[in-house]
Amino acid sequence: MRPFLDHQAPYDEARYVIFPVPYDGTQTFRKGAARGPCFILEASSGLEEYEPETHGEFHRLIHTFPCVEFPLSPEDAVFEVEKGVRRIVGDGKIPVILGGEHTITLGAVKAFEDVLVVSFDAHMDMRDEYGGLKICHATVMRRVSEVHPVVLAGVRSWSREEKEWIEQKGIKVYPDVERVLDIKGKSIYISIDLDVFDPSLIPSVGNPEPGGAGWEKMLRVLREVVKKNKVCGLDVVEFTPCPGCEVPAYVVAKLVYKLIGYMERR
Ligand SMILES: [Mn+2]
Repeated sequence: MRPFLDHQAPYDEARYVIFPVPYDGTQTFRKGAARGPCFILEASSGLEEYEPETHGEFHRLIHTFPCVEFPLSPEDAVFEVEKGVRRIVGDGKIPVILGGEHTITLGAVKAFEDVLVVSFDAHMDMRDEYGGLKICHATVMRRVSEVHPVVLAGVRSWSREEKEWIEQKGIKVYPDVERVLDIKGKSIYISIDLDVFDPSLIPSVGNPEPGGAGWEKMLRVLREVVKKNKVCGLDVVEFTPCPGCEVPAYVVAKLVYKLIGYMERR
């Protein structure tokens, strides 16, 4: 039972492509997101192939790219992600990106023409610059918002600069993840920074922030959002394994498998 690894479909037959991006070149607080994708893939060995909620065995629809190293510079890493996602989308498949730090979302969304980016994140990531970098985990949604419209949900930590900027630009930022249930009939790209969850469920993130959503609530929101919109691609980022703490990787693997089930059942 290793739904993302052993039973994967050949690339030509797959509908979903798991694209591991082990990149953490700009992370500042808890480094280690580069090890995230491999831990999630390994933890998927604990999943049942049959997904009871959506009544399906989706492993036959999944192809997983190998976990290769990415360039250290954020510009280069973002470019590599864009290239990979363009290939997947060009072949008519849905990319499911496993991070790696949030910065990689910029590369993924650049591969799409016309999408609304729905980002679940405890942080705004809307700084114009951070530590001298224009492209990094703390500025990523600002850069994304220069390419596509964005909605942020689950946000509970921000700087004064970010707050003023989103108000000036009229960007929708919701502390409660349920507010995205109003979005209907759109082509969307979903980005899930795992720190949107309460850290009691997933402590293994780059910048943990207490007070987030629990498992049932997030699933309810994601199920509805996927049902009401057309998901063109998604990422699950910022998974930063903690030593001796193995449950969160399984939680994330299960989240990814459920999301594929929701997309398939739409
Ligand atoms: Mn975050």
